[in-house]
Amino acid sequence: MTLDMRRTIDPDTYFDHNLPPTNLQWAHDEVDKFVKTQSPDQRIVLVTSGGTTVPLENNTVRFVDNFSAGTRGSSSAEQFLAMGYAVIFLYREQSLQPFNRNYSHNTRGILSYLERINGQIRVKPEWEEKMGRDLDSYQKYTQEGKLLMVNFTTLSDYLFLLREVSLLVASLGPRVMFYLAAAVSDFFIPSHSMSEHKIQSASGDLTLHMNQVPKFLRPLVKNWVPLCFIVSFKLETDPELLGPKARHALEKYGHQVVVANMLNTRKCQVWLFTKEEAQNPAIIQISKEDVDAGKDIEQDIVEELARRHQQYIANAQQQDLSA
Ligand code: 9Z3
Repeated sequence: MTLDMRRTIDPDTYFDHNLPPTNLQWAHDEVDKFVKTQSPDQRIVLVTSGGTTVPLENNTVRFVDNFSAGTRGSSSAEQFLAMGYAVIFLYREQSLQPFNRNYSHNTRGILSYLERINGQIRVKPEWEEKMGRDLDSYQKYTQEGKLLMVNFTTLSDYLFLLREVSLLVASLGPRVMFYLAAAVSDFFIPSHSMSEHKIQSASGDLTLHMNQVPKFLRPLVKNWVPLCFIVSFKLETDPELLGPKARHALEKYGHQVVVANMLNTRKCQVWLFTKEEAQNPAIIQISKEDVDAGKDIEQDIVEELARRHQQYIANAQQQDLSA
C-alpha cells in the first residue's frame, strides 16, 4: 500500500467529488426538528462514535476500517444524558449504541439473556434489573426528544453528516459541545480513482495508492461552528508521539480540548490537553480493578468536560454582557 502524503485535497473540493450518504436529507430533517424542540438554554452535545470505513471499490466488496468498538462514544452519550444534555449520536452502523451496548456485542449473544417459562419468553431474572434500567432510560430519553441517533458507515458518509449537523447547530453557539470520539481515517481513495468493480486477483499482488484526507477540524473550528465548545480525540500507539501530537492539534486548530489516549490503556487513562495546560495536561484515570468491576472512565471524562463546558458558556455570556 502506498500512502500519498503530498497531495492534500481541501475540504470543499472533497465534498464536490464524493457522493453524499443516502440518509443525509433524513438526518438534516431529524436534526433540525431535534434542535428546534430543545429549550433555549438546553446544552446539546454531538457525540461521534465508531470507526469510518474507506472503500477500495465503488461497488464495494473490500474496505479499510478504523479501529473503534464505539465504547467511548456510547458510554459517554449515556453519561451526557444523565447530566442533562440533549445528545445527537453520530455512530458507525453496528458499533455500540447507548443503553444497548451491554447486550448487542456480547459474545454470548442476545438469546443468552432470555428464557422460556410456561411458554412465555422473558428476560432471565439475573438480567432483569439491569436490562429494565437500560430499557427505561432508552425509552425515556428518546420519548423526551433528548437522544437522536444518526448512523454512518464510510468516511465520506461521516464527513457529509458531520458538516450537515454542524451547520444546523452552529447558531446555538457556546451551549453546543462537539465530542469527536469517532476514529476517522487519515487516508482514502477518491471516488474517481477507485476501481468501479471488485478488484480482481488475477493480476497478482495488490498495490493501493491512498490520498491524505483533508483536515476537517480546521473548517469545523474556523468556519462551521466557531462558537461551539469542541473536544477532539487523539489516538496513538507510540507513547512518545501522544503528547506532541495532541499539542500540535491544539495549536493547529485552536479548539478547546484534545483528549489524548493510548490504544492499550484507553479504558483506564486519558489526558486532557488545553491551551493553558498544554505542557501539563490533566490526567483522568481509573484502576484496572475498577474497569473489571464495570466502572466506565467515561463517567469521569464527561463530568470533567461538562464542568469545563459550563465554564465556557459562562465566559461567553460574560463577554456578551460586557460587549
Ligand atoms: C479515540 O481516540 C477514541 O477514544 C477511541 C475509542 C477510538 C480510542 P472505543 O470506541 O475506542 O472505545 O473502542 N478516538 C479518536 C481517534 C481519531 O481518529 N482521532 C484522530 C487522530 O488521532 C483525530 S480526529 O488523528
